[in-house]
Amino acid sequence: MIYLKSDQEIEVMKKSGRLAAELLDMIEAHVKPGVTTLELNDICHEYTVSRGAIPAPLNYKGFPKSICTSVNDVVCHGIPSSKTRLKEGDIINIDVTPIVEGYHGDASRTYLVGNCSEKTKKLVRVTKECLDQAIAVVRPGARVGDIGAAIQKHAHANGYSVVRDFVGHGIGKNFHEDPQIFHYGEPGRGVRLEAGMVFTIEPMINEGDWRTKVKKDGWTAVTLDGSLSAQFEHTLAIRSDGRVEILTVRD
Ligand code: EYF
Ligand code: CO
Repeated sequence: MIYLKSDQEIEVMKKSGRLAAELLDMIEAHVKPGVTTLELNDICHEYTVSRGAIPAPLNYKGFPKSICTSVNDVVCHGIPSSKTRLKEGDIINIDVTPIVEGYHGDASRTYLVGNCSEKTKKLVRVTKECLDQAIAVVRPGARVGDIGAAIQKHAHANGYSVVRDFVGHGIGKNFHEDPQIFHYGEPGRGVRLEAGMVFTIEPMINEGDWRTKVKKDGWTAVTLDGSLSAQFEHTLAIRSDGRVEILTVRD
């Protein structure tokens, strides 16, 4: 069931979205060779609670940390650890979801760690472009398939694959709601977008094969072939007047 949000609810969701964007801006200065992903988790956790917000991932379905940190071939849901130390040339996706006044804001970015190869930089740039091109097709009356098709077209044109095992999602009082937002698909197919919908788009793009597997820890999803994977995510709302708003930005 899709819970449509009023403009007043969307105004509240702008607060959690803004905090998510602040977190991702703030943590950028800490993403350097030598830092551990647990240190990044602890900095984000403190920042979130210091603003009176709750980090949604912590204990969500048993997840043990406050953010997800996904390094290199980790597609998503990487668990922050004192054993994972970033090194020059790595990439890391940091995924944050603060809860403010009962509403979730979900966003992620992939950061370059020090100097990265041109090949790595291209994957990260194209993944961000996939998200931007998907956002550009969102409007009342468009279909979920239009979003997926935009992502797939740009990824494939650049020789990359689109992860199919994880999707964007409706969001609000719950972390994950309907509809599912597939990052692949056909134009004109799937759920019709309408005013009041609030959802994430969060494409995961691989240098190699699209297939993934979950590690023995039960959480960490990695590429099956060990290739590099990047991801960007925003939370979007469609207002009652049909305007599309990206909630996970600063003013
Ligand atoms: C039981 C989790 C549950 N799930 C999704 C729980 O949408 C997300 N980010 O944009 C998102 C973030 C987290 C998340 C953080 C923890 N979980 C993870 C992996 C498997 C699973 O199955
Ligand atoms: Co999400």
